[in-house]
Amino acid sequence: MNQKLELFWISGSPFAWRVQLALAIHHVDYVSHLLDAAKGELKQAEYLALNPRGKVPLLKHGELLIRESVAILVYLDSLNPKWQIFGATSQDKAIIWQQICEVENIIVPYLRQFVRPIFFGGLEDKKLEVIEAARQLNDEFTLLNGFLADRSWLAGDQLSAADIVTYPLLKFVERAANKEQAKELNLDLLPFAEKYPNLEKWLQKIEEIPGVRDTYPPYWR
Ligand SMILES: N[C@@H](CCC(=O)N[C@@H](CS)C(=O)NCC(=O)O)C(=O)O
Repeated sequence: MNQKLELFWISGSPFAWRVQLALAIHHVDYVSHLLDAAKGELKQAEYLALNPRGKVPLLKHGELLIRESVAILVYLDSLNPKWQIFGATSQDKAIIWQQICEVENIIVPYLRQFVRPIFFGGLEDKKLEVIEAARQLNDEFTLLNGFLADRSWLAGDQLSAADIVTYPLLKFVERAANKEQAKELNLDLLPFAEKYPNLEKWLQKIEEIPGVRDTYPPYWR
């Protein structure tokens, strides 16, 4: 990696957090471009020239620009053959991608439905959708909790991209569920540690990896 990696991100993006986690876990330096969505920085011409979707994360490596957090992880993994976060064997690759696809196709849409009204307002009008999303997330987390009954990491015995992709989402849901306005809805998601004890242990295991805590969104600290 002769050229510096540059990461464009905003505080509080679980998708950008995935990339920061992978880089921190593997002690890779990068140039950090922290943008401010509230100031419209994602939609300014200068940034749109790099990412026409006006979203983060965006990785710049020399002339190469990559958006989509999972694509960025694939790129970083292939640059660093020692990582192998997408698995070494055919079986490992399949299980890791199975987990990632389920997270992207099932958990992410419910997460958006759940956290947006809690963090950005409009909860009063969206209570039913939020309650339904929480019910679906509870089913998903119960399933993940079950997977972790007989394996250390989500896709097997090694930490993989499946864990990196999933971790920030769980942290976001837990944080949103703990907000006062969410608690009033009596959602079936808390207390996290009691409802999903294996998931809680897994969260803690990730947090014990050196560097991980430094990746917490700045406004959480
Ligand atoms: N599927 C994308 C999702 C990226 C995404 O939704 N990013 C949000 C932040 S969490 C964003 O940039 N939103 C700004 C906007 O839509 O204006 C990925 O995995 O990178």
